[in-house]
Amino acid sequence: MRIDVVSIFPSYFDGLTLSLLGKARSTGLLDLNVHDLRDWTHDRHRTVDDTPYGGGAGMVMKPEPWAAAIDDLAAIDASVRPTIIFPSPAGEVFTQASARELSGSDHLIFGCGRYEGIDERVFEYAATRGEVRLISLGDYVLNGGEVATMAMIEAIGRLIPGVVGNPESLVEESHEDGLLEYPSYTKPSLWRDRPVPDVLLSGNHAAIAAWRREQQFERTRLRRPDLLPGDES
Ligand code: 6GU
Repeated sequence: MRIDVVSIFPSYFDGLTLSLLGKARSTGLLDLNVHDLRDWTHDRHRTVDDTPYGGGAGMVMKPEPWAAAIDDLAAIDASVRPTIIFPSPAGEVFTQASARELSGSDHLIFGCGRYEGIDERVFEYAATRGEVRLISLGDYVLNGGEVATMAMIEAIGRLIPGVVGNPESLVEESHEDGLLEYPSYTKPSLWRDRPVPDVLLSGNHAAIAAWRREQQFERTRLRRPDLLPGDES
């Protein structure tokens, strides 16, 4: 998979050279390219923002550098129509299902907005170059799309076959089956007066599986009732 990220703070993404995603990049499973939006400006001050029409607080990102960036990045591989993601608190909410769907793409482009956002016409223009998605991490506000993009790249990247060494570790995680994951324990079996649940030491695999399933339902009911069928919230 090829991923291009456009940001005015490219160094945010230095962390993506670490750990599993860093390895995936060096082995070629993930071709991640981070770009500075200002490289698509032409004025001396490398201007990317301006005041909003209609008035209001803050600045809006100008359309021209974004259009030039999208044109160049979408043309890199003319054989695929890229998915162009703009992180936005006004977008659809990102879930494990979104991550799964996007992990099947050949080319993702992330456009990280800052300030009060990007000129609305950029989203329409981008739709002439790829499939546009506005995606939010959740119901809170970040200062820009960079942290959201990193979260999405990590969630998507680890689902690319071969990125996570043991594929079984992917199936038992929270959200893959619509439930929270069961609790985990390691040695010592008694630690600061706290024992590991007996069933996990029993060697009875059917009992262990049943207990873990029960724990999944119990935690989901307590912490995330909205995930269970019949919850209207
Ligand atoms: Cl994707 N962007 C910003 N700026 N804030 C957010 C968000 C995205 N998701 C949640 N809050």
